[in-house]
Amino acid sequence: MKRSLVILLIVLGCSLIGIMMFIYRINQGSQAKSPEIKSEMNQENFDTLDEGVWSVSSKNLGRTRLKPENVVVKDGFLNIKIPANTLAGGEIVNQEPMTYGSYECRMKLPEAPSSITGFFLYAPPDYFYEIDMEIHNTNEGKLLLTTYADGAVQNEYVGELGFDPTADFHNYRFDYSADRVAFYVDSKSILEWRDGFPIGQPMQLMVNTWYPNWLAGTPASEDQKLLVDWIRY
Ligand SMILES: [Ca+2]
Repeated sequence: MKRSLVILLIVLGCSLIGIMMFIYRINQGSQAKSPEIKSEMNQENFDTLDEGVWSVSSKNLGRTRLKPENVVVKDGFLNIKIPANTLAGGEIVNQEPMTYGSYECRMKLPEAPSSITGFFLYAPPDYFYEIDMEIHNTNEGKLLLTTYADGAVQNEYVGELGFDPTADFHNYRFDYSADRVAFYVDSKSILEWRDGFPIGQPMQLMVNTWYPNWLAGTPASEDQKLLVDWIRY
């Protein structure tokens, strides 16, 4: 009788330990799934174009053929060229999927009216996962901010930078968390949105310069280039 009681206690004890380990594992798994803002920032200075980090796009976008030959790194700057009398452009895509964090890009825009430069997070399909800063490639300083989720534009802002983005370098930044998306130019707050953006969806950080269908599609008569000094993410 005593012996069977001891065996029963051992079996019960082992079962209890097993259940506790199972609960612990489930708990660890759910913690790993919830994205958090990264505490460490990366900075890409474009001393080289590290193709383990950035891929160069070769595809059509709007009126543009994005061509790898238009994307080079030179003297510490990423150059994305818009060749004269063409509607060609270029794009780089960070290969690591990202969620919440702060994203900033120091750049000087090409002067090619009816083209734009984008600095954004994106995941397919279109209109589901995107947080977007776009600037017209003109001296007017037109800024477009957009977020997409659930298959549609959720937030949209059209505003003025108050300077000529083709004349000099400026810093373009957005901060993204589960609670808000906030946009900054040269550390000055532009606006923030509290909803209407992707939640917890890994996206890819991209920079491009291109001719969208919603502008006239008039090519520049001289070679133009987007210069990116650095990207922090
Ligand atoms: Ca640089």
